[in-house]
Amino acid sequence: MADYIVGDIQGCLSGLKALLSKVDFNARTDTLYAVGDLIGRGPEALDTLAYLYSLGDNFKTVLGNHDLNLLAIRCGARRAKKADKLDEVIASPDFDKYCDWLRQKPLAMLLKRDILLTHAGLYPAWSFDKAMALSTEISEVLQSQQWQLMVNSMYDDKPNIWDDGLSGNDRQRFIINAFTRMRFLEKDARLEFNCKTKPSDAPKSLLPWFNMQNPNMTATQKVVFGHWAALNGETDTEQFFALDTGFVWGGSMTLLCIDTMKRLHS
Ligand SMILES: [Mn+2]
Repeated sequence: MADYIVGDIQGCLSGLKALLSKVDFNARTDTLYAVGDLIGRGPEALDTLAYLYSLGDNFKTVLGNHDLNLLAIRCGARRAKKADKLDEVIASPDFDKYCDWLRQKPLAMLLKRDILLTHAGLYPAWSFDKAMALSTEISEVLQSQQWQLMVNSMYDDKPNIWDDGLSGNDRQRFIINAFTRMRFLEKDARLEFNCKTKPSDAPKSLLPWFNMQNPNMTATQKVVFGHWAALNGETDTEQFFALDTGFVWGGSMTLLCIDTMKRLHS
């Protein structure tokens, strides 16, 4: 009965299986959580989805930008790119089944009351409660008949700063971008989408989101996220756990044991 969180899998089922065998993962009694980007760029997208789907309630995930990309392809908002390696999924008779399954997944999840799980992180103006409420807002649309309308309008970089008064597609787009694409912020908390380096290589005007003071977070709260392979697991703080260690780019895959908050690498 152990709980684990795995970093970005990105269609690398063999890497995931090797990591799970190291902890003798029991698919009936243990639970696997994921930070999203289950597929995208890696060689075994269809097998990865089939395996994770087969785990039933013993697998839980938040959505990443690559998972949303699959939904965008499904509703014609985006064309599949060769580099995403999703052709096999798109041609599969189970394409709709996996899209419907992904649509049930949230953008944020709260574990053990003080661990927030999201793909890219927590926007510094948001408390855990606010993040969960905003995630629910998006899930309600994603699970409704209106989901294709939202996905069709989600690809843009604006608005890039949060305002409680945002509404409609602008509001949805900001929430989705913050939860799935965020890395750096300008000093005034504007999202900056172009820089993907490690923090030490970034322009001085940019701050990693986790280095911007969040007045709503308490000392015991922790955020677990993926998405940013260039961090290579390092945030230099015990409150923010970066789990994307770039397996799909030749790095390792990281598994975090929730009971001990200790990491294991493939
Ligand atoms: Mn990502």
